Amino acid sequence: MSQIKKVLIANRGEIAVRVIHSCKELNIQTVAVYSRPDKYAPHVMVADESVFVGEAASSESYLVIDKIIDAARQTGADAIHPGYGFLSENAAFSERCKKEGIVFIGPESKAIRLMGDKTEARKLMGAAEIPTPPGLKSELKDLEEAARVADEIGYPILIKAAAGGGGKGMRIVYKNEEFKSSIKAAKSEARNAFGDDRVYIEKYLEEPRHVEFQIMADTHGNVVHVFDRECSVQRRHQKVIEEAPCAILTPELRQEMAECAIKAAKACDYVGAGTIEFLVDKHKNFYFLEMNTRLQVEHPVTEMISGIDLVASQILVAEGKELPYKQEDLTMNGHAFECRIYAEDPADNFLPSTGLLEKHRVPTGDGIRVDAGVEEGQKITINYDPMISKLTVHGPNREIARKRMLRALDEYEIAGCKTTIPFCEFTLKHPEFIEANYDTHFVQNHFKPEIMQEIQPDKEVVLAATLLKQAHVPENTAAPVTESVSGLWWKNRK
Ligand code: MV4
Repeated sequence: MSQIKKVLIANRGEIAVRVIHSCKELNIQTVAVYSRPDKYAPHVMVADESVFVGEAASSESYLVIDKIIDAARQTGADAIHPGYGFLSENAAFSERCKKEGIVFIGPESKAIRLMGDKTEARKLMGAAEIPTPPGLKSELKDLEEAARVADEIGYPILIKAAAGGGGKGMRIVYKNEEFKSSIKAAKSEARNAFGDDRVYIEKYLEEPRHVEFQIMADTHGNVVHVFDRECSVQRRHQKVIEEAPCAILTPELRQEMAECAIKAAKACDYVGAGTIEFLVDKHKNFYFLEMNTRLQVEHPVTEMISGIDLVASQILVAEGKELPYKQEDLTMNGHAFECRIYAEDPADNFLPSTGLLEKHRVPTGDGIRVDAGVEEGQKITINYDPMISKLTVHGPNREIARKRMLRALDEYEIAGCKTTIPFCEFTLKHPEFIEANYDTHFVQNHFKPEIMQEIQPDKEVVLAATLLKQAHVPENTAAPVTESVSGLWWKNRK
């Protein structure tokens, strides 16, 4: 395969900007696509060229395969990076790119389709001897089968959509009498969300932690893992804080899970960047949950602990080159956290908080990364995901990274809409989170909206405070530093 010269990014926001950054560093030309309200969005500003693809609704712009392909032809792009969301896990889109002679920077349609069907994925992983939650590996046929399986593996049982993922079409069942109505509800939700009402059942694991492994695979049969992330802090199946590495994995458990992740990738002839999701129970048993066949939102924490540019790696692999690193070249360095800063009101059930971004001043300093796809003066609308930015920090260990994140969150100034910053502060200061003693029910178990009323300032207060700070510049009275500071300064500090 030949060198990629021009990449069209079939996405918007921070991920489009992120992909463009790596393209530029690889001397690859970039093409942005944009909807009407995104005409002056950051991803358009940083790209070499841009093409208008339609109206605000994604279904009329970013999701229209014909328009994206046309934009690539018009500009002579020889590859398309789908980012995440939108067309990134659309097997038909991957296939169409191939047919048009455009490189899809992602896996083959076969792997996307296979992993998109959760029963097929379970079957494959079972055959590869990767642990999966007990239950059915094909579609649930009828109530009798449900009762029989439940007798075998015990309650509670989770009904899941075969075409699912992300929590849609799920129902927990505690006793046999609930099956009938729960199956009906799950099927109806799955039909609406995916146009596919097939469901299957699994043992419902209580209080699990969500731990995932980043893998990278090339077309020469090389598969490596780039360590793990924990993503248990989520609400309504939306992650809010992620960290790498997972704080509770022993080296032995990490090794065992990583081997399973690599086996999973090999089992579907995977090529590119992928993520193997596991649930880990309180006895540290782990179970394969699903495989995501895309670059993930939370990839920056992995980049920060590994030093690997995952987007550049995706591009090299798409060009048919060998991965430029082997497993033994990869090491974990320190600890990273990511906070997703959403325009949402944590005091009001995380309701999207749209409006004009009047102020956006980001934290700075060593070990701090901000992936933002919006800038000051821009409107946050309900057309797209209400994520303002991702704040990722790195430190030599978990505790220093945690403190650095709190400092960065404190420094972050946003006015014009409510944000998840106070929620992130609450979580990072929580004793159980500090001890890494948390699971996927953390928000449900520890968070009450009332806590936010005390913390969240009004936007007028934020603006006033900013103006005051700008007016009052204190004199520098600090004594000059004379002693050299040890690189291990944190050792004597709690
Ligand atoms: C589960 C589970 C417990 N037991 N499966 C949620 C989204 C979808 N990807 C699968 N999910 C779950 N599957 C069994 N057998 C609990 C969840 C789950 C969850 C998983 C990861 C992160 C957050 C979650 C929140 C609620 C439920």
